[in-house]
Order: sequence, then structure tokens, then C-alpha cells
Amino acid sequence: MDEPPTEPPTFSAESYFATQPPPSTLDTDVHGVREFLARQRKQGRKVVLVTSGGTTVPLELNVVRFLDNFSAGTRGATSAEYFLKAGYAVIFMHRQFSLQPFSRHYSHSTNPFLDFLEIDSPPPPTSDAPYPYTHDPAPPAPLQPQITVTPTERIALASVLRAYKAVHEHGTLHTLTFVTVNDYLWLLRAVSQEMSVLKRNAMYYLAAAVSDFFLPRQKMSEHKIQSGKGSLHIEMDQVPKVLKPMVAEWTRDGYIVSFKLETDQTLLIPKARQALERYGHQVVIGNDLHHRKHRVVLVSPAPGSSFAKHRAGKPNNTHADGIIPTDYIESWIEIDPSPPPSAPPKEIEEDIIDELLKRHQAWVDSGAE
Ligand code: 9Z3
Repeated sequence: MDEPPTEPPTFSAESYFATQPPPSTLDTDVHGVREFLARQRKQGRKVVLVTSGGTTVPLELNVVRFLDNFSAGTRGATSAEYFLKAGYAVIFMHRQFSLQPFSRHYSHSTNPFLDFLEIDSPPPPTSDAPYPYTHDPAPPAPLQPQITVTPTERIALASVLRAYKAVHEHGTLHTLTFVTVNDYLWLLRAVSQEMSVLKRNAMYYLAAAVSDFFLPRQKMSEHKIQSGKGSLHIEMDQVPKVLKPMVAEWTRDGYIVSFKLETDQTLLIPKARQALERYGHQVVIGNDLHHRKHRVVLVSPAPGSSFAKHRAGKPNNTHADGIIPTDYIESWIEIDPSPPPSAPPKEIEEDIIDELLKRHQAWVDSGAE
């Protein structure tokens, strides 16, 4: 008798969290998020979770090698600034060492901060000065060098610095870090569950580049994989599609925006629609790798489609009845890819966030009694 065909092993979200260990910092992180949310709720602020940067997939327990996902963290860090500017509180969950709001303007590789500083050295000691040429027991305090910002950079730096200081003063930015896809998944679930108390006042903006495949702990070699046996074969498991439980279980009425990254432009809209059908959230932002800084498309269920009616009426039950969107709207957002040098600097995230703020407000209003 023929053996029945075996299904490829895939993890559900449930079996994933039952078998993969949480990061050691999870409890402390959750505690910090809870305190942050309590403060923001008192002040009546909307809160957005921004995820940013790429996740790694370690190949060994004592990790020497890992796979990485492409993302500098520009989208997330830039978007976080525009949310803060609009009065949102931001939980910025990012890949360790990827770009962060405000400091991103002075990244060490593209805009080295030290290049904008000038130093006026104090005069060298004169020949009759006792120190450091004698053993004077009380040397004079060293003269402080004067450091200034290059005049042409002052206006730009002052504006970043003002925004940065205001955010710190108001306590509206809370930062969390992840490295591996496992850290990311555990944190995403925990933070989403904490944020669910905000109901419609919560937005989730999932810009992190998340690995599709991973190596379960049980299959990982403890020590560095040895070379010498020729080619290396690794079978990876599929990362569970956590957007599904995120929409249906972890968040309550939250406004969820996910990103879809493709290198073939023609796949953007079909893939975005497929994600909306599968997961039942509000918006997928499609971007292609090479044009992502000046062109994106926002895909969402059309108002009046069966899915949209369903979400408005029974927001937590999207697919339980098999109701899926029947119609979609696509809104392209574009900025000039090569503006004249005289044009004021423009970032596409400003327009993306502007549009999402309106849509989120409409979502909040549509849930009001
Ligand atoms: C994105 O598509 C982001 O916009 C980018 C930003 C990673 C392209 P940078 O940080 O790049 O500015 O350099 N993020 C989501 C990518 C992703 O993993 N999406 C999954 C997919 O495409 C779905 S959640 O399947």
C-alpha cells in the first residue's frame, strides 16, 4: 500500500511559541512597555508600534553564522519621527544597531557626525609653565577645548535636536531591541497583547523585514558547524504567519498596517491583496526594493466590500465566517526621485504617515458608540 503523502513540517503560531524559548529579556521588556502604556493612556495619546530593521536566523546555538534580512531601518526610524511629530506615542521595536529616530540623520556611514564638528584647541603650555615640566603637586586644571558645529550644519542639527529633546521631555518614545526572528516574534506577540487595552487607539506599523524561514532550536547544532565535509545542506522550517493570530487574537480592534517587499513590481498588488485576504487586517503597503524611497502603494479593502462591513461590525472575527474582501482600493504615493537641489528635502514617509493618520482617525471614529 502506498504511504500517504506527508505534509511539509510547518509551525503554527501556537506550536512555535510552545517549542521555541522566549528571549531572556522578555519579562523586563514587557514590564517597561506596560509602564509606558499606562502613562500614555493617562494622557489620552494614541500609540503606534513601529517595527524596524531585519531579523537574523542563527545557524548554531553558539552562534557564529546567521542569515540576515535586508533592511537598514530607514523606513521604520523615519516613520517613527513623523508619528511622534503628529502627537502619537511610539514603541520603536528595532533590530539592534539599526537606524533609530533622530540619530538616523547622523548615521556613521552616510553622514558622519564628527565631520560636522570643529575644535578650537587651547593654546599649548608656554615654556615657563610649571606643568607638565616639573613635579608640581597641584597642576592647573586642563583647559577645556571649545567644540562647535560647522555653521552650515547648525540649522539642520538644531531642528533635529529640538525634536529629539521634546520627545525625551514628554516621554513619548519607548525603544525595544531584537536581533533574531525568535526575539522578534516573542516581542511582537507580547507588545501586541499589552497594547490591546488601547483598542482602536492602537496602530501597528510592521516595517521590519522578517525572515520567512528559520531553524528550530531542536535542529540547531550546538557548536560552530565544521567545514571539510563539502557543501552544507540546511533544511529550514517556515516561520509561522503571525499576522493571523495578531489580527484575530492578540490585538483588539487595533489598526494594522503591514509591509510587503518585492523585487518584481508586478507582484506588489496581487501579493498585498493575498495578505489582506489571509489575515484580515486594514492596510498592506507594497514597496519594491529599488523604488521604495520614492514610490509605495497602499492596498486596503474598499469601503463597502463585504470584508469592510464585516470588520466594522465584528472586528475580531475577520475570517471565522469565511468572509473576505471583495473589492480593494489602491493608493499610490510617490515623490520626485531626483528633485532639484533647491527643493526642500522630502521623505516619502511624511506622506505615508499623513495618509495613515487620516485612516486611523476614521477607524477610531467608526468604532465610537
Ligand atoms: C518593508 O517592506 C520595508 O519597507 C523595507 C524598508 C524593509 C523595504 P529600509 O529599512 O527598508 O528602509 O532599508 N518591510 C517589510 C518586509 C517584510 O518582511 N515583509 C514581509 C513580506 O514581504 C511581510 S511582513 O513577506
